[in-house]
Amino acid sequence: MTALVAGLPLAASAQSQFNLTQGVTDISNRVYDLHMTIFYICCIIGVIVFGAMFWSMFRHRKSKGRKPATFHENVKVEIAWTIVPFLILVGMAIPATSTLIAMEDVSESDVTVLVTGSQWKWHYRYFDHDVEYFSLLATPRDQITNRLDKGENYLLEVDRPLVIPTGQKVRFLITSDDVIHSWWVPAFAVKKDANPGFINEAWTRVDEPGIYRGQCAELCGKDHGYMPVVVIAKEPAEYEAWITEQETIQREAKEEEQRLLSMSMSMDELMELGERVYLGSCAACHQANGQGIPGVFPSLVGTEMVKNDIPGHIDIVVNGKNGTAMQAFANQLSLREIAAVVTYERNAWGNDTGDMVQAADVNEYVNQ
Ligand SMILES: [Cu+2]
Repeated sequence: MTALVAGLPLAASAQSQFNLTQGVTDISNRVYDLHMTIFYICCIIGVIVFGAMFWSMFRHRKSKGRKPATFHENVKVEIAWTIVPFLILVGMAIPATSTLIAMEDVSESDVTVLVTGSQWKWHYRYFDHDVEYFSLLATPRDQITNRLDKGENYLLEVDRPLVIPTGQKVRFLITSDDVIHSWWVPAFAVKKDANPGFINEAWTRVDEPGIYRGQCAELCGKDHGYMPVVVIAKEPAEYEAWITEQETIQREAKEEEQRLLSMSMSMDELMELGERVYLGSCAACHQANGQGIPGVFPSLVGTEMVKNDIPGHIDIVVNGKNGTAMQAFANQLSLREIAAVVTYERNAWGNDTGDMVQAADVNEYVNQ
């Protein structure tokens, strides 16, 4: 008996792990309540239907000498089993529809963020501010390849999370640059497909400051599991300070970029920065050793382009290649980063061309 009582809280907490989470927004709570209401209705129907079935099978079993009745078609029963399910369905549709309508109502939002998925990262752009950035997986490669122990937020951590204010209605415009992705934050009950060529809308209002994590929820290719979503909800004053700071940082970075155009980096600087950029942006496809994956992602070791074609090399990194998985990196990397990564690819893994590419060289290929 004692063991049974002691086991009860355990059972209760274990059960909650299997249930939908309640989330942190009004909508997510409504979704949860709806889920529970309909779950209970299903349970009651299950008990009544299976109860009646098993009870009559047992009660009218052959061994007791029961004879089957011979009547068929009973108007009253037929009407009852049409009307009762109809009423149950209407009863379920009313709260479900009102919740769905509330989820779709993106009017009167305070903040708008354009969310763009691409293989395999998210990009955020704030509509009312000059702030935009990519959000990339931050879990170290060594954890993925089991060379390091996995961290607490394994595959659910990014370098630059989305930041939103608490207590304000945030509208998300969701789209994609390549294949279909899906932007999903369970705690907000927001899950919307990111389709290329379309813009889907969703919204949330978070009351509690905190860090909320989600994932891409539409199988989008090889690294689908490596494009998590992290959202930080901050108090409005903190959010305002953050966004102003970001605006300044991004404006200064652009000015700095122009200033640096006239400056050359040394081979060591190019190679060091280039390796970092390569591992962050290129290695997912072309692999850390530059060999690519035969038949899927081309090798960068000893190829004609890498050995002899500097313009072609810069161009493909800056502008991508239509119809392939090779993205245009002009908006994702700075001129210096592109110069460094091209230099790195031309000199790593035994390519050893000795070529150095500078930011000014790359600038000619941007905005062509
Ligand atoms: Cu995806």
